[in-house]
Amino acid sequence: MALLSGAPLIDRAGAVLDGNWMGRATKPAPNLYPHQWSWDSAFIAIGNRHLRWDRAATELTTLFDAQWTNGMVPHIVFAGDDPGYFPSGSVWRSNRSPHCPRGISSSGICQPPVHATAVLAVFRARPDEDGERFVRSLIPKLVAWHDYLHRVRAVGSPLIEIWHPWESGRDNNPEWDGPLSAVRFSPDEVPSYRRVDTDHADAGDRPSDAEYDVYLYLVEQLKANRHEPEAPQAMPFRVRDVLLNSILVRAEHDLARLCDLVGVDSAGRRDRAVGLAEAIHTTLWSEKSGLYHSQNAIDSRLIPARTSGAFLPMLTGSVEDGRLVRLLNALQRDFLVPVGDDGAVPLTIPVDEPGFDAGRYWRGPAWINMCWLIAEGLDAHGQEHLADRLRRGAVTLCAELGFHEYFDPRQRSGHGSDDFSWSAALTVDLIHRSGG
Ligand code: 2M8
Repeated sequence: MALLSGAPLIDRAGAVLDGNWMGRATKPAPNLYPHQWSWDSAFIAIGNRHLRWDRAATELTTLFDAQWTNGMVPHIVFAGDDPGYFPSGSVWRSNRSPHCPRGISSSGICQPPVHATAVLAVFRARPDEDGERFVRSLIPKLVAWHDYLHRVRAVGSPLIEIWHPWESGRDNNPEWDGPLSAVRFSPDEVPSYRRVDTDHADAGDRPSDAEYDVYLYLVEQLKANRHEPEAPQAMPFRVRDVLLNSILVRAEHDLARLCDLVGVDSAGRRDRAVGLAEAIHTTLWSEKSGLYHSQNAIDSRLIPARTSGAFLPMLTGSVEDGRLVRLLNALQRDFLVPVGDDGAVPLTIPVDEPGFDAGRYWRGPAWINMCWLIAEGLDAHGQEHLADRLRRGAVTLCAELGFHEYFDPRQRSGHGSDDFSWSAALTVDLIHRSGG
């Protein structure tokens, strides 16, 4: 499948990645996100491996240089105390944790673990001595990262918990509305602050002030617990995120592949992946909706919102046939918007889902990383034709509108930041892999 005539688009994408390069890592966007973000770096490396292999490897190495001693990979590694982003490193005070490496300024939470998948992709672009050296240097860190998630974040279930919506990567997704509405606090429990994101992006594209208040309250709770609560059951927001858990299954398999490639013992990793996949299939499937959902760990209920996260369990490669049929029907009927000739992209939530907002981030628009991830899951179930439709849709949107952070595919408009790194990087990857 040649996606489009790739060369000029790849050049434009390369220029975005070069422009956002900070010397040892790539910022997600020129002004809105002036630091290094964890899962962004994984997606960026997946694309940059085709253009600047050394930078792709350095990107991931830099991220893991900031890994905490308990194994956690922080969701932001701050490049100085830039007043252009809030909350900055001085708000997070991650040095309150004994685990944060000295001399590193980072947040105290994490993001979905796409990293082993990215390391494997980077290796495959250069399967020589350089590639092997890179893989060998990161395997122990990936092991520590996955172990952290199982050891600290699996509380009373094999499924991993998030303690802040930012950890999902889908910050103000309607899935979190219910659990967040149960978080009670008084205004004086949130230190006064000024948002700066709306200086760089349209306020209508960003979360509301009320959402920011609760985000900041949760940061204060984590700080009070020195970022690793002794009693996680007492955390006010605890969700077993369907996307994060599904990505971890794929990442465990990819880590086992990496170990095998360089002759390191991978004992137990595949069993862990299979066990986690089993927990996803047993716990997060709703027979009623015919979709997978995240689970509120506080009351053990599935969160009813229908979101594009529902399709991520396909990354396990083990969705049973009857469920797969229902997922594919829902994807095509409720989520996909046609784009160009035989392309389509998934909305974050269906248009008729409560809370749908066509231009507000994670509450409706289409995202290039979600197209990429869902297409991977479709491939894993032999649905290459539909996977190619999503890939074609993603590339077409970027070719027509530019490398926006997210898109309203029905109005054909770009939203959030311009020159967004993962949109550029994943476009490069999609074109390269299609032979375009
Ligand atoms: C968005 O999240 C950050 C907080 O982490 C923000 O809005 O300030 C999300 O889209 C997240 O998934 C992404 O990693 C980050 C940087 O692109 O921006």
